[in-house]
Amino acid sequence: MITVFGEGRGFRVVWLLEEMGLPYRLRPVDLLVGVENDPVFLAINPAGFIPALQDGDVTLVESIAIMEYLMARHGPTPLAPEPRDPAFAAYQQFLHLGEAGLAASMYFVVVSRNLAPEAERRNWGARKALEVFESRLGLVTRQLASSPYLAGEAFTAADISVTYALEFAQRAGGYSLGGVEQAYVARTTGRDAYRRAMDVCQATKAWAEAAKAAAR
Ligand SMILES: N[C@@H](CCC(=O)N[C@@H](CS)C(=O)NCC(=O)O)C(=O)O
Repeated sequence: MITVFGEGRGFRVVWLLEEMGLPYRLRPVDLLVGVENDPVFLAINPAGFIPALQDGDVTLVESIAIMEYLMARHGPTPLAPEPRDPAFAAYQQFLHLGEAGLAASMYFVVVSRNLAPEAERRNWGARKALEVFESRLGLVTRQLASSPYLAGEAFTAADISVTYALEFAQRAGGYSLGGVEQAYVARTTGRDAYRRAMDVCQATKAWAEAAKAAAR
């Protein structure tokens, strides 16, 4: 049985599993309560961050690596174009840009604003992280000018990666997306598998609803 530990970026993994129709269970991890109180999870990921995956005797972390693992081990799936497919290069680029360029940058903007001591909130690192987020977002916008999805005409795991990052920026960072990105997010989140993932990820669902209410 596949077990996903933790929501947060674990939402990407749950969404992918729903798209692939694979059986799994979600094991919640509450970072706010503190992972030091969760020895079972710490045995899975001693570094204490989420998500982590357990699949039989395989354990791994990093949401994009987990997605690549699942598609390779339990595929093939059209969510991962083959290397000889013309869509492959764009797929690879945006699959990784969704985390390395977008979500990771926005994460440091969000934690600086919300968790840093008052005097350290407006720091150079957080401003630089926002600049990095915006420059990478520019590549997403350019790509969406010529195709409905990031790898071309078909939805792929790159769209799961980037959609998560864009929703994170909106919900946690209060970031206003442009019209092109908003239409894109409406397209990707309109999928049945996204809705099913939301129903499984109750903490994400509550967070999304709270962010929507706060934005009104
Ligand atoms: N690059 C990692 C980022 C993981 C990450 O930063 N997760 C956050 C929550 S979504 C977390 O656990 N933060 C607490 C920490 O890093 O100690 C991934 O994509 O899985």
